[in-house]
Amino acid sequence: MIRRIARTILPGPIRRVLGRAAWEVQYAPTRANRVLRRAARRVLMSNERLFLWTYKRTSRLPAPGRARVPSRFPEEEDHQIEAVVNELRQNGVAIWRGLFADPQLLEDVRSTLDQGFARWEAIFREREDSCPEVFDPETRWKFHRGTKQVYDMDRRTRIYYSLDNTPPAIRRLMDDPRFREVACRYYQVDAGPCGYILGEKLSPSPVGDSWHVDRIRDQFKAMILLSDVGLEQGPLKYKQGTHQKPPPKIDHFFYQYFRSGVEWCYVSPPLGDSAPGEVKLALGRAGDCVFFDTTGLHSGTRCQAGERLALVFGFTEPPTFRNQFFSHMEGGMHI
Ligand SMILES: O=C(O)CCC(=O)C(=O)O
Repeated sequence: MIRRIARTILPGPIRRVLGRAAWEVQYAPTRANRVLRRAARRVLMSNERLFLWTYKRTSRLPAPGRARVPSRFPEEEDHQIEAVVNELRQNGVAIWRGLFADPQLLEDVRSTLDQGFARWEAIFREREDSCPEVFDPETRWKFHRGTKQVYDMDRRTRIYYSLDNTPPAIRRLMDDPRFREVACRYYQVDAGPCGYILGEKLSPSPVGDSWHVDRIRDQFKAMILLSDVGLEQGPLKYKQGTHQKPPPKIDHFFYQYFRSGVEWCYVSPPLGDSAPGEVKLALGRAGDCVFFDTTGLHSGTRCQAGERLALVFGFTEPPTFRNQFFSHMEGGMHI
């Protein structure tokens, strides 16, 4: 439908410029093409329908039937990976139960996080309320709180571990080939290196988060639960089926964020609530791994009791067609 509208309203030359720009961006990103790209960016910024048509067309997830790749895994694991990938394609979120259920490994990771959280406490005890984040030159980790006012609302204790000084227990999880494989098969490209590692503790808080997508470009996260998560421990919630091609009305926010040059995207909460799709709550046991495509609507929920411990690995720059195309279109109206 949108394609037909775009065909009707867009003169042929503009369609050809956009098609050419898409091709150049993918296959010949030379300096000479900059002018062409800028022109394409302007056109996309000035026409919401065309932006949405292009955005949805740059989603290139293959249908499950076409997704088979040669396996390096034992048969049973291979089936498990395929099942997770198929569910991800369909819903944007999938849980691999017991992926890291080894009690000793879990204990090692938890005690690593606890040491980090103790350091977090010591650091922020001496900081101004307005200080959101501290880089520790000794570990090269970033200790994140948000301002004290924000922390008092969301009660998220966060450590971003550096990729070149990752504690060994966390490294063992990160180097497990299975969850990288999920990301690679999902996008049918080498998903690239893990972009960040977040250790996070949720404690009981007055509010939760609200519906958002992390960025309008492709990105993939794997959240490993390190504690049992029930309804009261603030599970992640995800609107199934909203990934890759945003539903009507929600897509308007994508356009606005593209225009403004901001990538992350919070949508109006009532619109998020009424968007089509079932809500999946990422409830589970320690050792379960929640995979999600961050172009789909998701949100943290309020931790009401106990705590939720998790490690999140972000594949921030998978070289998908969409990312290649839009990485040359950033900046919004300010450029
Ligand atoms: O921690 C959660 O449950 C939500 C996480 C989230 O919103 C995100 O990773 O973007």
